[in-house]
Amino acid sequence: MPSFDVKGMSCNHCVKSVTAAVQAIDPAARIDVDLAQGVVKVESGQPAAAIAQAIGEAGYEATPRA
Ligand SMILES: [Cu+2]
Repeated sequence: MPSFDVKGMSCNHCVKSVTAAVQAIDPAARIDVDLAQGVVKVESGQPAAAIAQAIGEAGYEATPRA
């Protein structure tokens, strides 16, 4: 599933914020956050660019991983 490098996550609050941001554009999305690695995996019908933008709007810089 697509994954993103996400900068700025430091605690569980950040995990919840990122999760909520993705679920705001796709309530059915499955999200797995690796806080230590700064990697977020998202299983969603939404395109990666839309997911990265949603996370970005929540205040965390997200870059799709190749
Ligand atoms: Cu935090």
